[in-house]
Amino acid sequence: MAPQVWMVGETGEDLHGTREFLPLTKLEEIGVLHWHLDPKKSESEEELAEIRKERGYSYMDLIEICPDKLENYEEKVKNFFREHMHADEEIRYCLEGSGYFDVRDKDDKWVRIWMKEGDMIVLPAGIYHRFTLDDTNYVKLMRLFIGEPVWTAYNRPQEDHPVRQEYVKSLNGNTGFALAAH
Ligand code: KMT
Repeated sequence: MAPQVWMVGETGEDLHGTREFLPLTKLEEIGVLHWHLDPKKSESEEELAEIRKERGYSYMDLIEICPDKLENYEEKVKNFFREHMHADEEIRYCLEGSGYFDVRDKDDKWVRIWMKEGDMIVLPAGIYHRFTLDDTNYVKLMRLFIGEPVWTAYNRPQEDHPVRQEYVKSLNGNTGFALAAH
């Protein structure tokens, strides 16, 4: 199953009290890549190995987000939900549990990506996004990175950031990012 995607409001609320699921082209048009892998195979997953090799994701670690497992939980989840961008891709593979990644679409509206076991996404550098847990209150994510990881979050606004400018430029000329993912 691919992740479910729908629009939400500024506080993450469903619009008009309902979830109207959108085609995954909604993600593709803003440069978000997605795959669905077999979470039982975890790190030995062949497709994962291929993606890592192809995209140069040499670094890997695991993060569990829930009050007992994450140090400074309250502060971290607050920061995760604050709209921000990174100077590099954000690559996340959901191994257990679930959670919401929200990304801004071309009209600056929030698109919610419901990540569940087996879902993997790549958020392009410079995209505004945020993360929050869902009602299950638990997620175990694999984080991948090219080389030494940098987790620096730049809170919005970042319109002068060269990586943001590059991303916006890519959106304007974009008729669909080249997609290796499915
Ligand atoms: C981030 O930038 O790391 C996030 O948005 C949090 C989700 S993954 C730990």
